[in-house]
Amino acid sequence: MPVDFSGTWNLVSNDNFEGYMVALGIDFATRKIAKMLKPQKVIKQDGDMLSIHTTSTFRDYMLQFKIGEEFEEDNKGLDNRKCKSLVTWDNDKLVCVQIGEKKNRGWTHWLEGDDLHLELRCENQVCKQVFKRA
Ligand code: YOG
Repeated sequence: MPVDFSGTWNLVSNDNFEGYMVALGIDFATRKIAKMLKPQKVIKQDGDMLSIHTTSTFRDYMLQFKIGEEFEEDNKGLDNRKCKSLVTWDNDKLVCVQIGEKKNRGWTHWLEGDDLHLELRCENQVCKQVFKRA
């Protein structure tokens, strides 16, 4: 049985989000706002289908995909760069590779105890986020 990420999750820590945003080319004023946010994730996992809705008081981002199937991602409201994304399992971790203008872009989700972990990667920057169930 694969891991089930379904649930509502609140951000509790956010290491090097600044570095990740700089690597994505997010401007200073937007970074100032973004780093104050405490986003929530609502994840729905139904077999191979996943939706991850990241919400905040500033912007929302909705991602829906099938595991193992490449899709176009527009990153609207984030850096707005299009990429080709593919999410696959690596044991109990969900790994996304985002092919586009930015090298080494992607993310990994996993569960550790009752916590949801997320590593966000872009170029040489790694942001580490931890979420707890709402
Ligand atoms: O999640 O890719 O769960 O999509 C990363 C923000 C901040 C906007 C958020 C809004 C990157 C201004 C999505 C934050 C910085 C800064 C809440 C992370 C870009 C712009 C939406 C992500 C995956 C994995 C699913």
